Amino acid sequence: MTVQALRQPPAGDATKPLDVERIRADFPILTNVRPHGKPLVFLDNAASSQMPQQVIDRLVRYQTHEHANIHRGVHYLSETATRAYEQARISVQRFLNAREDREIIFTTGTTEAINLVMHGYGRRFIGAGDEIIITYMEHHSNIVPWQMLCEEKGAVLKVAPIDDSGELIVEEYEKLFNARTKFAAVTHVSNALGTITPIKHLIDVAHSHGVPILVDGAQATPHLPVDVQALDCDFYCFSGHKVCGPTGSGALYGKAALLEKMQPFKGGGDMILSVTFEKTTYNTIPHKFEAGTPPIAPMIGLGAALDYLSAIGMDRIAAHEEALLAYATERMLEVGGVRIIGTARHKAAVLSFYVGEVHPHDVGTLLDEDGVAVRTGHHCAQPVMQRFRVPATARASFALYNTHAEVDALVAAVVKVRDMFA
Ligand code: C6P
Repeated sequence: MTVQALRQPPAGDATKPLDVERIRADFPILTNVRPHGKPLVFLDNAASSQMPQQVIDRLVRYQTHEHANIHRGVHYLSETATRAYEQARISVQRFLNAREDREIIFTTGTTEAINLVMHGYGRRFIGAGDEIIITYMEHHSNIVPWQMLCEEKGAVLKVAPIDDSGELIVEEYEKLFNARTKFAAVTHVSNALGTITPIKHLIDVAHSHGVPILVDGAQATPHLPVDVQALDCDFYCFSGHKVCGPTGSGALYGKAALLEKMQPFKGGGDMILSVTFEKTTYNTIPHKFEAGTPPIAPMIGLGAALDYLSAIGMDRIAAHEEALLAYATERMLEVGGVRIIGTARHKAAVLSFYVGEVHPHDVGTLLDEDGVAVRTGHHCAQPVMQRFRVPATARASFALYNTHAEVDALVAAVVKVRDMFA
C-alpha cells in the first residue's frame, strides 16, 4: 500500500465548520460498538481518544510492509522503518512548530516525558534548598516526579493555588518566584476541570526570573493549536493516545540548548556514540534520550494521527469543541441538581459534574447503561478533588468527532439518573 492509497482526512478549510459526520465516518469504533445494544456515545476522550482509519491503516502498512529495527541496519527494511520513524518525528515537529526535529524526543507519553526532564534536567541542576513551582491543578504525573526529586535533593515544592472556579490565581503564582526558584512545571489544560491556563504569561513570568519551565500539554494538544516557538516554553510534552494516536506513543519538545546540557534518562543501545569499560560517550540529541528499541509502530501511528488532525485544522477542531462545550454546559445547567466542578472563563472540552448527591461512580455506571461513556473518579488529580471537597467527579470530555446530538444523549441520561435518585 502506498501513502497515496491511504484515505485522506477531510481537508481543512479554516473558514468552514467541521463536517463532523464525515469525520465520524473515519472512526470505525464509533459505529462498530454498541454498548448494551445502544449507540456508543464516547465522552471519555480526555482519558484516551479513538483512532481514525487513517492511523489504523498506517499501522497496518508499517507492520505488513515496513517493520524492522531502526537506526541499526543497512538493509532495505531497516532503512525503510528508520525513515518512517524519523518522518513521524517531523510530523511532531510540525504539529508543535518546533524549530528543529532534533528538539523532539519520542516518549511513551506525557508521564515518561516529565520523568525524563526530572531525571535529565532536575537531577543534574536542582539541589538542596532550591525551589520548584507547580500548580494546584496538576495531574499526578506533574506532581509526583517533582516530589521525588525534592525528596532526593532536599529541594522544596511550591504550589500555586486555584480559585473556586478552577482558575489559577496568577498573582499567587507570580509571588512564588524568588532567587531560590530553579524550575517550574505547569499544565496547559487541566484534565479534571478543563481550565485553560494563561500559559504564555506563566512562561513569561518564569523567564523573567531566569527559570526554565515545562508545560504539560496532555490535555491541550487534542484541542488547541500549539506553537512552542511562539510560547517560548523550554519543554512541552503530550501523549499520543489522547490525540487519536496509539498508546505507547508521545513526545517531549525541549529547546536544543537545554537538551544538550541534560544527562540521559536511560542508558542502553542507540543513545551512545562509543562504549568502552572505561568511558561511554553519548549520542547527539534526540537519540541521547531514546535508549533501546523504541515503540516504533506507535510513534509512526502518532505521526499519522498528528498529520490527520493538522489536515483538518486545529483551529477548526478548537472552534467545534468550544461550541460543543458551551452547549453541553448550558444544557447540563438546565438539569436541576447538576453541579459543574470547574467553571473557569477559558475551558477546553472537559465537563466535570455532580448529579445531586449521587456518587460519581453510580452516575458513570448508569450512564453506561445508556451507552454514554464518561470517566468517574479523581482523574489522577487528587489535590483538585481536595480543593473542591469532593472525592471524585463524573467527567464528560469531548473530541472532534462528538456531536450536539451526543450532548443531548448525555443530558437525557443524566436526567434519568437524577430522577432515579430523587
Ligand atoms: N490523564 C485522564 O483521564 P499519560 O498517562 O502519560 O498518557 O498522561 C498522563 C497525564 C498527564 N497530564 C495530564 C494533564 C493528563 O490528563 C494525563 C492523563 C488521563 O485525565 C488519564 S489519568
